[in-house]
Amino acid sequence: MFSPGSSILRETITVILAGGQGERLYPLTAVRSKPAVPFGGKYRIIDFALSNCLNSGLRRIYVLTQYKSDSLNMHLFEAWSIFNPELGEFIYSVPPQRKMNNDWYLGTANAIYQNLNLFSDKKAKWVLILSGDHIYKMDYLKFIDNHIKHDADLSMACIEVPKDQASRFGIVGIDENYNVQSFIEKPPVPPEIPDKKGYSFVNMGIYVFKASVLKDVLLEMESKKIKALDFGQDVIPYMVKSNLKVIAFRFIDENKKVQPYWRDIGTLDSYYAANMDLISVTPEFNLYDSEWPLRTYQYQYPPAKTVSHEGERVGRTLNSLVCDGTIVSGGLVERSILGANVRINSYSYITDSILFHNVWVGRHARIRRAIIDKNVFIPEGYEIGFDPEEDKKKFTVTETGIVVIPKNMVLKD
Ligand code: ADQ
Ligand code: ADP
Repeated sequence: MFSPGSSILRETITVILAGGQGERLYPLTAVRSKPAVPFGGKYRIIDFALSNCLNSGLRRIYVLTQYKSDSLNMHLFEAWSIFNPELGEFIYSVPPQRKMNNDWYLGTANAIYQNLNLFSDKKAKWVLILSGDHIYKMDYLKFIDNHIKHDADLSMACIEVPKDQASRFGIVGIDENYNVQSFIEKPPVPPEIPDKKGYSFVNMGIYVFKASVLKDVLLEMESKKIKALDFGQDVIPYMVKSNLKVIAFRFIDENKKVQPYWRDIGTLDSYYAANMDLISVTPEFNLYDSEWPLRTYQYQYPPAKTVSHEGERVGRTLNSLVCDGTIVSGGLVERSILGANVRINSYSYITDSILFHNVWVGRHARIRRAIIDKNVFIPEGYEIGFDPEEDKKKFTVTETGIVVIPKNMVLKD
C-alpha cells in the first residue's frame, strides 16, 4: 500500500523513454534496445532508473518502447512484474500504436504526445519523464516535492559538467532562484556557468511536468503548427520563450555537498568506462549500498566458484565482479566483469574486460580491453585486444581501442 500522506505518489505517473535506437552502442544494440543492454554483470541499463522509482516509492510506470524491444519486454516481465494493479500500481510497456497521424514515435515529445490519453485516464497531476539509459541514484520524490513547492510548470534536473563534454547536452541558463532563462540544445560551443569557469550547467533529460501544462503545450504547438517532436530541440525552448514557469533542480547530495554520480550511456567508450567505474577500489557509484538497493532479474544459478588444482594457486580473480554460476577454473582474471554462467579455463588471462552471460573462454586464451556479448565461445589460445590490426579486421574496435564481440558470434581458431 502507499504510505500515509503520499498522495503525490498516487498522483504522479512516471514515463520511461526507452525507444531510442542506440546506434552508437552497436553491436551491443544490434539485437536489443539500449535500456536492455547488460550492465555491471547482472543488471540491464534500465534497472537503474527503475530501481530509483522503486526506492522513491513511485509505482505507476509506463515504459515507452519502440526499437527492438523483445529483450527489454522480456526483462521487464521477468524482473519487474512486482507491482500490484489492485493497489493502483503498474508497469506497462507501451509500444507505438500510431495513435496520432498514423506515425511511429517521432521523438521524445512525440512519444509522450501520442500517449496523452494514458495520463488523463489515470488522472495524473504530475508526469515524471525519465530516460531509460542513465546510470545514477536519485530520489525522485525530492525532485517532485521541489516542483510542487515552486508551483512550476516544468522542472528539469540539471548537473554541472566540464565544458569540453557539454556539447552532448542541453545547456540551461538560470537566474539566482533557479528559474530557467535560456535553453540551447547541444550547441557546438557550450556556454559556461557565469561564476564557474570551465563548466556548463546541463539538462539531464529528467523532467517533472504539471500534467495539464504538458498536455496544453503539446496541443497548442500542434494547433500553431510548431514542430514538437523532441523535448530538447522543440518543447523546452518553446516553454521557456512562452514564459511558463520552467525551473532547474540541481542534482546534488545535500549532506555531502557533492554532485552524485550520473552517466548518460551514449557510446561504447562511455559504456565501457561506466562499467569499469564499478570495479574501482572505492567506486563513486556503489552497488553495495543497502540504503539504495538495485533490483534486477536473479538467475537461479549456483554461487560463483574458483578452481585451483593442487599446489597451483591459479583460478584467481582480482579487482573484479563475478556473477552467479560462473567458474574460474585456473586462469587469471583482473579488473574485469564476468556475467552469469561464464567459464574461464586454465592458463587463460582476462584483463580490463567485460564478459556477458554464457561466455566460454578456452585454455591459453588471452583477452584484454574487450566487451564480449552473450553466448560467445572463445577457442583455445585465441587472442583479443593484443593486435589492433587483426582485431579491426574481424570486430568493432572503438576510438579508445576497446574490442567488441557481438552476441552469438562464432570465432574460428
Ligand atoms: P538525448 O539523450 O540526445 O538528449 P534523446 O536521444 O532524444 O535525448 O533520448 C532521450 C531518451 O529518450 C533516451 O532514453 C532514448 O532512448 C529515448 N527516446 C528517444 N527517441 C525516442 C522515441 N522516439 N520513442 C521513445 N523513446 C525515445 C536529452 C536532452 C538533452 C539532455 C540529455 C541528457 O534533449 O537536453 O542534455 O538528454 O542525457
Ligand atoms: P538479450 O541478448 O538482450 O539477453 P534475449 O536473448 O533475452 O536478449 O532475447 C533477445 C530477443 O531479441 C529474442 O526474442 C530475439 O528473437 C530478439 N531479437 C534478436 N534479434 C533481433 C532483431 N534484429 N530485432 C528484434 N529482435 C531481435
